[in-house]
Amino acid sequence: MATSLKSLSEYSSKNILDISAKKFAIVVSEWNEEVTEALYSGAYQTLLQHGAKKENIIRKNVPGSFELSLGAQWCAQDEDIDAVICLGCVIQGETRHFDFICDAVAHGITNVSLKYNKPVIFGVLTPNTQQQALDRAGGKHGNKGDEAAITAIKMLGF
Ligand code: DLZ
Repeated sequence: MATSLKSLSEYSSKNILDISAKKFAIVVSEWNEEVTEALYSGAYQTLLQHGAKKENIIRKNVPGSFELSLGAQWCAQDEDIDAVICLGCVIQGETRHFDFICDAVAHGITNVSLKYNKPVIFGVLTPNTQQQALDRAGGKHGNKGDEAAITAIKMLGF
């Protein structure tokens, strides 16, 4: 049976990639800050729990999710960075920009990942409401920041 991303923390230690020397950048959108701070907390703690060193995790803020792609590019072009995790939240009910921002950031992050040949993870929530966002940022549906970090680790072990 396929292992879900959420269950990586249940892997025995022999199956977990040693990430103690891996360097991560986490790019965080300041828009919908309550949500993105919770996503950041989840991603950061998950990296630490899986063996990353605090000094190997850098954080960069950008104003909104639209800016995540450029923030990711600035991080990815640093040869020392092994993986970039992008965290944002675009709430559909609150913005007519929704489709533009979501399309732009999805394409932008993909392009950065392919250009720099390293994992650049799409940790952007696109819910209909603030409550749905909170449910996925440490609430009843878990924390997508955790899953973004786990995705980065799994891609490093590809
Ligand atoms: C402008 C805007 C709006 C209306 N809504 C959101 C949002 O829900 N989530 C988000 O991350 N950013 C939003 N932004 C800001 C844009 O991402 C971007 O920062 C601005 O358009 C400036 O380029």
